[in-house]
Amino acid sequence: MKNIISLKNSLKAVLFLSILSFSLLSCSKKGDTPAAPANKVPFANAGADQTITLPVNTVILTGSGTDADGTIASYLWTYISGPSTYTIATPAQAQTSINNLVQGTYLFELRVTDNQGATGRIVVTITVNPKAGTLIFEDNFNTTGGFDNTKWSYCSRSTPAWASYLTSSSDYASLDGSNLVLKMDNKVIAGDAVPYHSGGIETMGKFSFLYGKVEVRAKFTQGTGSWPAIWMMPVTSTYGGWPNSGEIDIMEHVNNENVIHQTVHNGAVTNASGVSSVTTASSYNTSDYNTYSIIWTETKIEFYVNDVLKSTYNKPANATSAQWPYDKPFYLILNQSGGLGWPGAINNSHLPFQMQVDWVKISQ
Ligand SMILES: [Ca+2]
Ligand SMILES: [Ca+2]
Repeated sequence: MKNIISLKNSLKAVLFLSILSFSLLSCSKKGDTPAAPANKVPFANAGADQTITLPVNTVILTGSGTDADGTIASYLWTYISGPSTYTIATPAQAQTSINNLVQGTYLFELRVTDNQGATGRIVVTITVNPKAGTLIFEDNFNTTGGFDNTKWSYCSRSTPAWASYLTSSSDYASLDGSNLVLKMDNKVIAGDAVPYHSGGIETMGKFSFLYGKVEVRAKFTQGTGSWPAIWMMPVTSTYGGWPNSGEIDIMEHVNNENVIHQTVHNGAVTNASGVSSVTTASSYNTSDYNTYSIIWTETKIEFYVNDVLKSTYNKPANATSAQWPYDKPFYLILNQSGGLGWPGAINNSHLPFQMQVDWVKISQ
């Protein structure tokens, strides 16, 4: 709150009174009738700053005023700044409700006027937080053994680099009591002649969604050839084969980098080599868990690390599916991969690689 105006006014009043007293003394000597003392300005009080969370969209402002040498004749609440949507129910009363508030920060001013027309002002701040999302998917991975197969399936081994060593075994994807643990190593498995094995799970066929907030808390090891990822793919290839139907990479990490990458792929931004021009590298806490998230709406995808906005992909004006294939349901993938593609070859002395996922929350 700012009472600067009132303070300034009272300083002025003090100064004025001093000059007046001096003048009165001078006048007295001449035997004139003394003038009435100057009016003291009133003080306004608008109450404490307030914070609400939508869908609550109303606050009650209880104002008051004090006047040392008179009475408060009137009150007036006015809008100073903030979103343009609001209604001051009874602006001329000490107490008013403010209705129809929307997300943002508002300043409202209370002006009090005393019985001689002097005013005091004060500003109060009203913060309106966005509506808390409703959880539509959650897994805290707080049990031991296998993952919840009503929510997840193993990612199948296939030809893309990230999928080449996927292994549908609890040795590579299991729960340790508080995390999903996805591993990669070079153990020899009889009858499965690949040089590495790695773990990944996905919600394909069990959970998908269109628009919302995805948050994943995870930590992972670094190592030459390592490639852990938290990402999303479309359920159906409505707009054609990769990358035309889109991909949203919430977190990818390669090798021994001290940054993670957040990327969108689509037909317009991804080149023939599979490299996207819409990608951001951000530092992260390399020795601990971090929270990686996106907020996906009809018009943009925002990427966050530890709740700090790192980049935004906005739907361009007049976008076609080439720029914006993100209007169909997507599903979530968590995997520890490596050895091929982006990170390149593995240094076997750096194995095993591991990503631990503490929890996943998806809300709308
Ligand atoms: Ca007064
Ligand atoms: Ca957990």
